[in-house]
Amino acid sequence: MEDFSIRLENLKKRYQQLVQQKNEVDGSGNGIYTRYKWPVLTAEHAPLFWRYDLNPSTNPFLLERFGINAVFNAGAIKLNGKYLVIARVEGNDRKSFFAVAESDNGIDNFRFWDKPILMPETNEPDTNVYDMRLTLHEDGWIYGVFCTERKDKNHPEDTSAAVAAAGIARTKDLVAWERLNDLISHSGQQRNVVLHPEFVEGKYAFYTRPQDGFIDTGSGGGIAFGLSDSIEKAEVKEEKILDPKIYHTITEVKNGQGPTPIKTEKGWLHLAHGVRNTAAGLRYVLYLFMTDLQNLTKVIYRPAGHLIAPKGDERVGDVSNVVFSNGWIADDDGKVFIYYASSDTRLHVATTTIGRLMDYVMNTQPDQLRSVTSVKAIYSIIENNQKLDEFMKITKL
Ligand code: M1P
Repeated sequence: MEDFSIRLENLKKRYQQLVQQKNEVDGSGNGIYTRYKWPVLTAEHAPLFWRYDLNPSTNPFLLERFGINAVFNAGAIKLNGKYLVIARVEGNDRKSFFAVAESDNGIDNFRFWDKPILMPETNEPDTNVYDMRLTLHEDGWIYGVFCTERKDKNHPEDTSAAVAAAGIARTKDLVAWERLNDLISHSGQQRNVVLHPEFVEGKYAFYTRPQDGFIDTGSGGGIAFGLSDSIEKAEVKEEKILDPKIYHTITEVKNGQGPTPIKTEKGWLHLAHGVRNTAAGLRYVLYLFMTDLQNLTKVIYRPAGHLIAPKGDERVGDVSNVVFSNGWIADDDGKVFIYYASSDTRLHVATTTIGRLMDYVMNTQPDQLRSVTSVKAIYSIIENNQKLDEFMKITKL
């Protein structure tokens, strides 16, 4: 019994230290955004009372009864002055589920609400749910659009064969959820589906990612856009690719819309992930682009390369060399909190402003698709700098 109480005290002490830890700026910024030293959520942030039976008579050794493997890809929203994320929490049993964590400042001291979300199901039960995008829609609801994964019944012999679709649920408070029908599309499977926050031509608008298979996008792929008459029975009959995958770029293998886009005076800011192949496996990075305010399928700015790539410890995890984002928050004062996960293991924050992101998206060279054009882009920066007094000083460093 003494073991039990000593172990419990130690567990509580370690947990308290973790959730009370202040975050610190990582000083190596590029001016576009600020990274932080500590992840904002990890598996260890899952409350002790989710993981342990705290009754000494039924758990005399104080063994962990439900292990949490990872906490990552989180949707995000600000409600009642609190920064809220809905994380993908993955148990040791590999099943993911959603849980809300809140912070007063968006960069540290995130704490999970007492219970994870028990998401209602459709007539076809979900095997696994993950990667929720939150959209505060102009119809007044907060929508969560997420991936629902089920066994592919056409291939009973293949234990890895699965089908991905977009699940849709809505809420006013992130506590009570109403599950709606899954999105129907006619282009194969779907992951990385996001609801646009405004009506378009009086309809609900979705960013989609048509894909031939569960992992491979195949001949499909690219971030697409489609309209649905209804949200209760959402159906996108036509999907128009607005941001395609392109050879020898960060989106060569596939890409996907990140969080709900943010409206600015010049256009809609989009954060997305791009995937390329390497000898070491797939590499996921985050990139930014902007679409036209009137024509939502027209990309008006698309800087070359990545905005955020895995760095340092972020490179290693259950699925290494991955950064992924499905949540960001724009404050009224222009501050932006980008919640990104690293290597399917933990959740981080990067902070920036709408002004910085707009400057980056509008003034960074687009990808000209060849080495020589990249060198010419550097030449144009050098030639402008040569006109400045600073050039002479900096060349002598
Ligand atoms: O493992 C990396 C990511 O893979 C998937 O993203 P995509 O469909 O673009 O390949 C998702 O399962 C995502 O959760 C995961 O982080």
